Amino acid sequence: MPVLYHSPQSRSDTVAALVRMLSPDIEIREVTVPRQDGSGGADPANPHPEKKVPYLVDGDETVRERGAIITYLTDKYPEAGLGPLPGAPGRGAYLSWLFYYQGVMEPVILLHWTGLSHPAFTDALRDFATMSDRLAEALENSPYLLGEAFSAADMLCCSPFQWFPDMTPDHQAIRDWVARCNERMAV
Ligand SMILES: N[C@@H](CCC(=O)N[C@@H](CS)C(=O)NCC(=O)O)C(=O)O
Repeated sequence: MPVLYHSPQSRSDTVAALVRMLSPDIEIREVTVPRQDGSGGADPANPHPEKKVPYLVDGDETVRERGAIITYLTDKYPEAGLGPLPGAPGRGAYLSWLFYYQGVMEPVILLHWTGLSHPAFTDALRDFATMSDRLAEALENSPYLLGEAFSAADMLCCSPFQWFPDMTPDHQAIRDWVARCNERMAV
């Protein structure tokens, strides 16, 4: 049985929410992580090489990084219909959004939040406005990133705006999408 190592009120919340939608067969095991207020701490029971969450252990397989864990789980539990399988329509867009989140969205959001800027970052990642435009154009005429179907890519990509609503880009289509995702995830 797969085990998800999770700490509530952290980045692993999105994956824990996904697990609850996918299958009761996946165990969610809570661990502690160091918190910014000084509470918590690295948990010896967490097998993640850096004691981070989320972390998935499935027999001999271990998976880190939310995008990878999400892909692994939606491939393994396709009945929930939360991510197109290889060969299915939308698979390319699904992978693109998950990897865009990990590789571009989260770094861009962190840079925007901290106010840090450097031409090397902008060359590699573009900026918050460009990221917002990519989301807005995908959502202008569709309720979700893959079109009519809600997927785990929506769950990952909207997660920073669930945590920090003030960071939501000022596009009505994006605000409406976050509200729709909140409903689907009962946030
Ligand atoms: N890039 C990782 C980030 C994971 C991460 O940084 N998780 C935080 C929780 S919000 C953590 O475990 N922090 C504990 C630590 O840094 O020791 C992912 O997307 O899965």
